[in-house]
Amino acid sequence: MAHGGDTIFGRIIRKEIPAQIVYETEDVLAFRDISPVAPVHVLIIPKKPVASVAHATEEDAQLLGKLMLAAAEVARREGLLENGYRVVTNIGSDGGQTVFHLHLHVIGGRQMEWPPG
Ligand code: DGP
Repeated sequence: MAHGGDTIFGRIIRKEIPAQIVYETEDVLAFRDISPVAPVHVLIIPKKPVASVAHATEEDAQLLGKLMLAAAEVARREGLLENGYRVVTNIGSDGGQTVFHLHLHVIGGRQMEWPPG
């Protein structure tokens, strides 16, 4: 199985640079965002280097499901079930994506607004 890829998240997967890891499985890694926008801000990434949801294929269908389930598990562990939380993935320039390794943001611990800015 491929592990990592040529981004900063690939280096975190390979443990070349540190991160505050909160959850890990064979396929998925979750760690705290370096620039949190809320009291809880965790990134969920596949260990396989898929650039974004737009780059995922049918082959990745199960992996995408695992990412969503990992997001729910992390939210549960972080105590977000009672008040709720947000799961978001940014895609491309207009989406605000800055790291081109697919990631879900799990954000919680404060009231969210809609629509996002
Ligand atoms: P996005 O804009 O959706 O591509 O989000 C990328 C997120 O990644 C952003 O919220 C900051 C975070 N980030 C960038 N570099 C690092 C890093 O080296 N470590 C950690 N923990 N987070 C990072």
